[in-house]
Amino acid sequence: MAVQPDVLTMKIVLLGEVNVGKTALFHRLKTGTFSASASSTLGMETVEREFTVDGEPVRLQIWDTAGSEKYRTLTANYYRGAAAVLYVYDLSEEESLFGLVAWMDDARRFQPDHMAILIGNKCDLESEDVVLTEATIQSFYQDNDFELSLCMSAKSGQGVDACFHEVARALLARSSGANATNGYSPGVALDDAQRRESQQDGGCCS
Ligand SMILES: Nc1nc2c(ncn2[C@@H]2O[C@H](COP(=O)(O)OP(=O)(O)OP(=O)(O)O)[C@@H](O)[C@H]2O)c(=O)[nH]1
Ligand SMILES: [Mg+2]
Repeated sequence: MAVQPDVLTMKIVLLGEVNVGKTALFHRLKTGTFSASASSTLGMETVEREFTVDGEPVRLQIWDTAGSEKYRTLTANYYRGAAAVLYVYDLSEEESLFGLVAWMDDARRFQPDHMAILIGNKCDLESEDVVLTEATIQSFYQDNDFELSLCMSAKSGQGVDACFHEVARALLARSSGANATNGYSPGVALDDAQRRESQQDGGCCS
């Protein structure tokens, strides 16, 4: 199918520790289904999905990456040109949230102006298996300069499309803001009011 040149296309990178569900999320976006296969990702794969925000199409080019350090040989390529990074953690693994600090250091070094989005996966789990509290997530979100915090389940599909729609909306808002000022300003951040609003909209699924 011919590529429409006028559709705004944004690169989105999925990052996070091993087993948080990046590939399951990627697979959900690509096929609309969940595959329980647990093999670790070895390289990179991309999928494109188009979303419509207030009548305007936005194409997200989503990159899956490996959580395991030993497969991360092309580090800079992961981040180059990324408009947003989705920092994925597992709601049932506390360390998967705190482990994101190292990923942020990496991504901010190679692509300093990306939009940082915090994604809690596996919200389908029973509440006794969910170890991360809203308070812990909220404080991590505030301490690390994220622009959105959302939760979803790659397994059930809950929150997945809504999340990417929200990401497309935030990127489009940033891009329109940049165009309205000096034509290009990838570092424009959501202001505090927008931040609070986005976060309230995107609270963890429960
Ligand atoms: N309950 C539940 N399990 C999930 C979900 N998403 C992924 N899993 C399971 O979590 C495990 C890891 O999923 P992957 O998608 O392979 O994790 P990953 O982040 O890609 O891991 P690496 O490629 O090694 O970095 C698998 O056993 C999945 O079936 C989810 O939303 N809910
Ligand atoms: Mg994977």
